[in-house]
Amino acid sequence: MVTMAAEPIMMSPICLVENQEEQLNLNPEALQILNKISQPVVVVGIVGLYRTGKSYLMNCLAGQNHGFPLGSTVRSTTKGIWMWCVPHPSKLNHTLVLLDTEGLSNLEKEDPKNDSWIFALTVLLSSTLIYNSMGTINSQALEQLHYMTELTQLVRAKSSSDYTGVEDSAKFVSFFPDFIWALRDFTLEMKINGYSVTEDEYLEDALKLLPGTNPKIQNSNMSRECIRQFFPKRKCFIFDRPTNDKNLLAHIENVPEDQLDSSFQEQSNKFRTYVFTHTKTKTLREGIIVTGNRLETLLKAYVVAIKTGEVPCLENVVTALAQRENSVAVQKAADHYSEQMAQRVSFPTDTLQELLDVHTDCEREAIAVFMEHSFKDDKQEFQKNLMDMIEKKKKDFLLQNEYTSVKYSQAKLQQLTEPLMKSISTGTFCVPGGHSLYLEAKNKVEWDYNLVPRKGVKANEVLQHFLQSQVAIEKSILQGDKALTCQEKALAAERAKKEAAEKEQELLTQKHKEQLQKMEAQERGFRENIAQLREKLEKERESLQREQENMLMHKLKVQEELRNEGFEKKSEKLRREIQLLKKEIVANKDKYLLDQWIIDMTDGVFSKETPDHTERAKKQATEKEQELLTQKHKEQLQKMEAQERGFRENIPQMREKLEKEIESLLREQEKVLMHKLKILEASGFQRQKAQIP
Ligand SMILES: Nc1nc2c(ncn2[C@@H]2O[C@H](COP(=O)(O)OP(=O)(O)OP(=O)(O)O)[C@@H](O)[C@H]2O)c(=O)[nH]1
Ligand SMILES: [Mg+2]
Repeated sequence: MVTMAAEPIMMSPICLVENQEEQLNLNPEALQILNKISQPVVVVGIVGLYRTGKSYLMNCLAGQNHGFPLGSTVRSTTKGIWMWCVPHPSKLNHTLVLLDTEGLSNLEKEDPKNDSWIFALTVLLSSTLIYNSMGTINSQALEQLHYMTELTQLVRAKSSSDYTGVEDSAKFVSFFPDFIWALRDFTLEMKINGYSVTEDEYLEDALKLLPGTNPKIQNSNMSRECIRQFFPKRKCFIFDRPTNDKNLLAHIENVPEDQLDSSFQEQSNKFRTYVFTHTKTKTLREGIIVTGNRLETLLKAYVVAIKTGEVPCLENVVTALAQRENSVAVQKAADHYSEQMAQRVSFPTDTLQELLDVHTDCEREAIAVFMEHSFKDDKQEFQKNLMDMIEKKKKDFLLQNEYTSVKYSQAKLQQLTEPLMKSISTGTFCVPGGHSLYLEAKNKVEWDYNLVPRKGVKANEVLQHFLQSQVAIEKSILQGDKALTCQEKALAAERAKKEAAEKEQELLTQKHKEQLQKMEAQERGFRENIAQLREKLEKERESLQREQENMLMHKLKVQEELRNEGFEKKSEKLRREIQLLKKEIVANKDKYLLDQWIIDMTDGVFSKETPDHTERAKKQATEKEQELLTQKHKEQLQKMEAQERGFRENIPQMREKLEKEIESLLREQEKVLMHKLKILEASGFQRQKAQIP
């Protein structure tokens, strides 16, 4: 389902995060714009030293000369974070969000803390982060990136309840952007030890750790390490000076592109093409796609945390986002159900089954709507809410169906019985042979009534009600009929009684059948829920597994590189992270199996219960003791309902218990593992140690 909501069009950028008087403030106007964007966003953010042509480069990406304001003096022009949302030039139905930031390390600034926050926010919001610097990659440019090393102190990946003291960079990576280093006014030849290299090879070479204990080297090494760990996907672009004419350079925003140096034109074209084709849609962990609207929520949550002096926690922000969106998803799905039911059903339906069939279709669609719009409903709380809401709505529709059926049937019956009633009140049947005249008239009413189409589920009940009201009348007509002998009267009375009992029975059978149909519909709904849940879980698991495996590969690669570069100790440190990750992969597999197992069990109970139940119910339906059956049936229904309730309530408890068990099992395994490692370490098997899974 593609909703083509009109996305807001921005003619020029707007300040998103204001950095004024040591305060970070969100611009409500900019938030409004984000709020209205329902398309997925591709976010490109730029950071770097002040006055290095960042805003100019961002304008290039927007395909415009004017946009983010440039400055020709040394004072920093861009304050805080500026935003420009434009239709993505190549990705259909995606919005490209450009984030321009004020230059880092502005000497005029007294509060460098905000620099770190601007940096951190840009990292968290972007799907590609451009780090912009002048000249070559030198130690100054690397030291400038100390903001990178502060990130892990500024934000936390896991919620404080699972915080173990060791923050695993893997947790951050799933929230972090791809990395591009843009080198401006690059004048050197691309050569290492006399060999020509590509820009990317140049970057990778510059990111190799340098030996030495000099604090300056140590500092730049820290930046190098952070970039390598946090940004598995890295790219480098070099740019010549756009023009050598100083006057033109000072007012470059007024220079048409074709008057710039041809090499700069070529380089910026290559850069633009790469950014547009390779920048991914912003996602959070497990492939949660970020829309403009979600980006607003995320940004607000981060800034609220920053302002209250808390450490923003990525996981909590996702949970808050899920909470908000899942309640919207429940409402959306429930609304879909109501709308579709009202649209597709014309009351009263001929049979109950007709209504239930439409219900089943609408319910299936509603669950799909919910699945599409919800995420991280780990304990299926929201899904359960939805089911309760649909159940309630269904009951209302059933009542409405009965009510319209009663009204319609009564109106029709009243029309048809009018002549009969008149004859009764004027004494037409108080003559010899009156009884058979009466029967004829009454049968005609019944006959004509049965011919009226689409009276609905209550047609029989209404008729039955009428027939019962006729019992006393018929009796008195029969008794007063002088044309009949006593014996004939007794026989007629007997027959009337029998007929009435048969009709009663028929009605009960119908009711019983309907009850069965209702139960079957409920079970269908339950199964539909399970089927769609299973599918969604499977998808979630796949994307989580893919993410974790990528992470593992990345870490193993970094570890290998560090070892090759001779940094054994650092490589060893990574080993613990790798082990944690491996354990997590196993735990996730277990959790998935547990989920599947719970689903299978719940499913199994129904599969086992139903055929048996139906069989028994059918057999009993043919028995004469209708009353007893109804009683039994009612009890069984109650039992099943209780069982289902119990199951639904049991799922979260069961999960909790099993999760605890798995946790302690893992702890146990970890202890054993640690112990083994110690033994190995003691015996000095360094190489083997690294291979223990
Ligand atoms: N040498 C050189 N100058 C440039 C380049 N791009 C832009 N400029 C000039 O540098 C000045 C600053 O450019 P901006 O794009 O405003 O730089 P900025 O990094 O956004 O600056 P702040 O927002 O203040 O941090 C402008 O006068 C530009 O004309 C470039 O690639 N090389
Ligand atoms: Mg700027």
